[in-house]
Amino acid sequence: MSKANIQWFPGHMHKAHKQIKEVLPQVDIIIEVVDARIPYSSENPLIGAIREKTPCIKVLNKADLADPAITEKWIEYLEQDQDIKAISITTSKPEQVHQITKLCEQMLPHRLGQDKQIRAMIMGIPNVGKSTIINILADRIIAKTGNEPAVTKNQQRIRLPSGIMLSDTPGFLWPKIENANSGYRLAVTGAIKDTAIEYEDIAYYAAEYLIEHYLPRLQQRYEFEDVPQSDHELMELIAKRRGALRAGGHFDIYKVSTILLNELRSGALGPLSIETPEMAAVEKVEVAELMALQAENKVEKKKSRRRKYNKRK
Ligand SMILES: Nc1nc2c(ncn2[C@@H]2O[C@H](COP(=O)(O)OP(=O)(O)O)[C@@H](O)[C@H]2O)c(=O)[nH]1
Ligand SMILES: [Mg+2]
Repeated sequence: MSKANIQWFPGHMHKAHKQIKEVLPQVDIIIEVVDARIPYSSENPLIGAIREKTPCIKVLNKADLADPAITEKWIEYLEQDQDIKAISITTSKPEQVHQITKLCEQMLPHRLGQDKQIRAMIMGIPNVGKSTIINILADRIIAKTGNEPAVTKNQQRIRLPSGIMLSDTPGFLWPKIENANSGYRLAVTGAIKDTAIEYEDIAYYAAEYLIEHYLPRLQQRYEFEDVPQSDHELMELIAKRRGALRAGGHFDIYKVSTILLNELRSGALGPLSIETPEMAAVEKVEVAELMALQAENKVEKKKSRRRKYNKRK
């Protein structure tokens, strides 16, 4: 999505758009926490178009679960934007988290010095690790981690030991993504739970991706002799290995889905990434086209309404 040609947002994006516009003048830098396994699908779909020159640090968190080689590619890709710095971290290594502070200072030298202050805003989808990061940066427990309700209204502002004023906006609306693939990938990582996508469909999406990108890992984990040719074959092979076969050659799809998704999410299949910069580049164009088409349809509808109205007069 190019920054210039976004003039139209689907209805559900309007409120989020307005909110972002409102808070932007109050911040010097955005710390956007994304999931290192899906940096595109877990990003805020509006912020890139709205932030203009506001610097942004993309924090690829949970890097311990992601494929290091792909994470490196992501960092390079994201940093093609002049105002973006990207780092991959895992919160189990606090020194990596503290790199965020260093980056803020490097990116905003004019905000350093007496009676000056860096105002940073942290944002990210639920469960991506914001609270864990805040607690490390603050050097004390201020934010609840783990299962917190998705919508808490009040904005928190914390003065970090480094002097940075960090605001956290838990009530920040996160616009829905227009990209179906992103929905699947968010579901695969467990980022969205109450999803419209069937559980088994999520597992099949994962199976297809793993066969294409991580076949040796699958082989190592499930020790099959025959290479699965399809997502369904993979599921069947896992069923065989894990005793989920039923009489008549059928298998318990729900059970196998649970096995595959749990093992993927827990890192049992090794660190892996579920999207690449190449995939994102293609999908961004598709999404932009889709949105342009929707915008056109909207204009058409308006015109036809006006025609009807004029006829009646
Ligand atoms: N594997 C892994 N898990 C993490 C990491 N950072 C946070 N988590 C876990 O992710 C979950 C959500 O973290 P939390 O900080 O509450 O996310 P928030 O909803 O964005 O505030 C918790 O169970 C954390 O322990 C990380 O770097 N790696
Ligand atoms: Mg939190």
